[in-house]
Amino acid sequence: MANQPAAPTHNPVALRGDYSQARADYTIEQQWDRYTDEDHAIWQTLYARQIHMIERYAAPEFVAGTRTLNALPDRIPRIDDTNRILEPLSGWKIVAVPGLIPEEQFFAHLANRRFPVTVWIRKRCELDYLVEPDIFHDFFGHVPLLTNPPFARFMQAYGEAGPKAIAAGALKMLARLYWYMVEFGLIATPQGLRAYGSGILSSKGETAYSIESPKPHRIAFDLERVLRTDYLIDDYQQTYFVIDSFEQLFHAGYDTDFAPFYRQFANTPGIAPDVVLPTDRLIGTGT
Ligand code: HBI
Ligand code: FE
Repeated sequence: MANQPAAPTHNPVALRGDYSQARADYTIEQQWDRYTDEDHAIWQTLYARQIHMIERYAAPEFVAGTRTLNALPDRIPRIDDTNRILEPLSGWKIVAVPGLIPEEQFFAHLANRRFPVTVWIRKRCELDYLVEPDIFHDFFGHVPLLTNPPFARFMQAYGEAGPKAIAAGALKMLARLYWYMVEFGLIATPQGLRAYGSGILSSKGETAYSIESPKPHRIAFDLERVLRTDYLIDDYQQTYFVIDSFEQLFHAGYDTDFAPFYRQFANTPGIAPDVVLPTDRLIGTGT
């Protein structure tokens, strides 16, 4: 920004992995004017194909949140514009970050109702797959449900749980809750199974797969089971956990003391991602 030498205008800020301008809390300026036409065109492609998928496959609360945010189909959203909608609604805001940030700062943002959104956008050759979050994943996938009070309260509780998990040597267990319930969660609705996880709903292929494929296991949500289950980061999930309602998730995250789970399981091997236990309640696709 002001203390930075002027950059050529064709040079996107959104340099992947540029943490040099980050503040102590890892936030940066979005510098929206520096997105290129190609960046906006990639947003438009991703948005166009995914908006149809969510109408069919996403939880109604997610679809409603997407409408509320009012993102433009053909332009990368401006973080400040979104906050004018989001903050009065739920007390949450989004803040710009250069990419993945250390756990401590990530938890602190969530505990204070700030969701970190990565500013850069993927390249056209990466439309279908990216290991790290970009603005399409973070914005399209995560921000809609921050308009939903029980889900937003769960996210805050997750942030508050972070320092305790670190102190208990159980970060891995807490991260599984985020993975399975925030990134890859499914929800049972009267209309059938729907997706709400951001990793699912920002991926065209996994959206239909998570709901319709006979391959993955779909297991009714159980907090202990999720905290104990390992996950895959580089393929479609072999197991999804299914909540009945966002209130159920909120109560699991907010009313439950995780300490006994940490004491019992922090030093035991995880349950493999493809395993079904006799105690699991399996959910059919129901479509
Ligand atoms: N940083 N920007 C960003 N986004 C994440 O989802 C994220 C992160 N840092 C840490 C992290 N996630 C996880 O390791 C925690 O949920 C445990
Ligand atoms: Fe994510």
